[in-house]
Amino acid sequence: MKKVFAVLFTVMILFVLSACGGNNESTAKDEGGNNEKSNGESTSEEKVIRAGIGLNDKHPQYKGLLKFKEIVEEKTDGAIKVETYHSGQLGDDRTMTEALQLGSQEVTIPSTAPLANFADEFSIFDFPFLFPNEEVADKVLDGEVGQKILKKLESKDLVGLTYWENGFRDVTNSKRPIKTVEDFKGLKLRTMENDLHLEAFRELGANPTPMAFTELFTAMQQGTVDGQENPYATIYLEKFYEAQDYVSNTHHVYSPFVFLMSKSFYDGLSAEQQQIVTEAAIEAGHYERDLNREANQQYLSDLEEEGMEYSEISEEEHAKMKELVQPVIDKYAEEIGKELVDEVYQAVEDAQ
Ligand code: KDG
Repeated sequence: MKKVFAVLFTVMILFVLSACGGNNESTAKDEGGNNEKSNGESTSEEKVIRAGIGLNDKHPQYKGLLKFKEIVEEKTDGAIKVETYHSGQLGDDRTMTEALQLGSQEVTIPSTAPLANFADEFSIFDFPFLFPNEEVADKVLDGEVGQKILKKLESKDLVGLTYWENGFRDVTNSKRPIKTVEDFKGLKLRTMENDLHLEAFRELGANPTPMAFTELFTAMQQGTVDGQENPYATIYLEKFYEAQDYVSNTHHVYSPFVFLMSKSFYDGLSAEQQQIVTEAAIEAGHYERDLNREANQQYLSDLEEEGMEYSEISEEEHAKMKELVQPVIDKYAEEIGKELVDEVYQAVEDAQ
């Protein structure tokens, strides 16, 4: 008798679960990408994109996400809704990227450095001093080799739709002005969770520690770390000046963002919807890059207005930095594959 009840209970649970279904569980689709009901009648069930980022709602990255939402909802006539979450509300870069792989979130836009933990080719874009300026970065990232590296994500249950801009990274700290390489000595610097960044700052004499962006502000406030490195926009808009006294134009890495979509969600879209979300990500990305560049120098002035002391790193000191980190670049070039790395450097040369 007990066995009968157990079987009936299991059948009931399975029925309830199948009736609920998931937010975006891919079911049978007609050619229009609409779900097919069991009787074959197609439905244009609304799809929801949960898009999360780590930066706050003041940053151009969030304004770019709102632009993406506007375009997608307009062009799909509301068939796809975009929910936007900022300030790490859905987790840090690693957590959100894993959520895309599991299908419990649809979009996130991390820096390439944390993404390199999922596909190591992305570390190439964190090679110090790879890009001389934003224009060259755009040409390489939007060109053949940049697009080829995005394709590496498909085997990781991720789709890289395009690149956005985080920007040139600069060091801040609460201990002393950084004017020369010697000034890095012993500084407890937070880096993104990326071994190349860690090793590069060790070569410069610092004492680096990897940390998710969501933990950084508290760590600076509590003195767990002395400093960090991010573009001026982030330093200003995240109010790092409340916990940091010194900023230098190290400009040691140009950081791209990667607009990531869950592959299971992307594959569940119709061909037309896939084109819409891809074109929207690209258009919103150009908008985000423009916003980020328009105010970048202004952000540095704003930081000085807020009391931060700015130090200029001379060409000679930049040359010393480049020499010190070269062994790290050589090591990662070997690990990633010299052919692909050489292709990126050739693209940088061709773009100048
Ligand atoms: O939204 C992106 C952020 O989570 C992060 O990638 C920003 O550059 C960043 C950092 O220092 O973690």
